[in-house]
Amino acid sequence: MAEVYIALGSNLNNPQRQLDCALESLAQHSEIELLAVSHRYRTPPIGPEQPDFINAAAQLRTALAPLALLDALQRIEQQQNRQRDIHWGPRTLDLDILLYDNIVLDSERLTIPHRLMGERAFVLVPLADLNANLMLPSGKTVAQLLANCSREGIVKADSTDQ
Ligand code: A4P
Ligand code: MG
Repeated sequence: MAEVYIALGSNLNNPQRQLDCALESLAQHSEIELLAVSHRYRTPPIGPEQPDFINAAAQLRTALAPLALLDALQRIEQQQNRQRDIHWGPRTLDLDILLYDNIVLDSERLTIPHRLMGERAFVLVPLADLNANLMLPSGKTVAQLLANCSREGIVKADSTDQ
């Protein structure tokens, strides 16, 4: 069984509901155990002009190998992307594998740890809710990485706060 951390993000078609729906699918997946979910945050978009995101992180336990887990996550993205009405628009749901045990992997379909996680506050802030002392394969902890990031514009936005 592997311990895995994933990032969830959405900025289209009721992002809070997109996250509810994704977490429900993860919880119901027969080969995934959903162990913990972070707070949700409203975060300014990194990249092209687009709406703010709702971001969160989750801790999973699974016997799925990394690529099989990616398949499972992409199937959940697909289910929710089907409701997407804007072609080429911002995404309804992004599920990224951040960490998978302590493995380091760099293949065409999958890079673990996630390439940019060490410098993105919208990933590190929710991850720190789950475990700020979590150590990446690089030897740095989430808290250490977060100390070098700007949290500007990131505000807690749990669905019950709305
Ligand atoms: N892939 C490689 N490694 C991984 C991994 N560890 N987890 C590959 C998941 N997928 C991984 O991803 C493209 C391909 O990356 C996948 O087919 C998989 O084989 P995608 O989600 O289909 O496309 P994308 O969104 O263009 O790529 P990516 O890398 O997820 O985009 P980013 O860079 O994460 O950008 N601003 C805020 N505030 N919050 C956000 O959540 N997200 C993005 C998305 C931009 N700005 C944002 C946010
Ligand atoms: Mg992605």
